[in-house]
Amino acid sequence: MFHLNQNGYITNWLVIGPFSDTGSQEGRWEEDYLKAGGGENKACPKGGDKVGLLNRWEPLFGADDKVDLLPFFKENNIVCYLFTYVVSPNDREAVLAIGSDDGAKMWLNGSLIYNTRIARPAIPDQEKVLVVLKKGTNHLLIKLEQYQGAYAIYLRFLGRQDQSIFSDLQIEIPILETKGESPKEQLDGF
Ligand SMILES: [Ca+2]
Repeated sequence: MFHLNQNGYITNWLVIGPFSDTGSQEGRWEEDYLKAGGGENKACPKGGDKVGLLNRWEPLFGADDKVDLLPFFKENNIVCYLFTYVVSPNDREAVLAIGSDDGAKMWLNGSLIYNTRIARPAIPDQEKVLVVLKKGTNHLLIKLEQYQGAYAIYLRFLGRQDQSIFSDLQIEIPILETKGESPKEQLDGF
């Protein structure tokens, strides 16, 4: 289990990508690249899980408020996915505060809660969405698009009224256990 950072940001994620256009009519924004693993609205990955032949969920443990994807994905015109398990001690309303470069789709517990395709720099709390966190484990999936340049996201939950930071939420990043391979060896190169 991990805590949110001192400013309330989620800095621990599972990441998979990059995915680029496959020639489908919908393009990368509409394409469900996770369908081999059950689909975007049913994602519940562990670190090391494979989706298709080439892609694998990898942990990303960031140190800053901003989660910078550029060290991992240099390509232009792609999407990647970020996933985290948010553990709440009770049912509560919360404001999901988003800063994203570039646009993003987000699913909370399988429901699409945010869908904004846009080219922009990421600024903390640049958009806010009212959501409901349930008691126990909540699934948060983000599909983050990259046109070019910087590639990053800020994500935190705030109180509905006073913009307070929740200190009692926790983050869980399960890692697939494999025989004969240590997690470190598995995750080398990321
Ligand atoms: Ca960008």
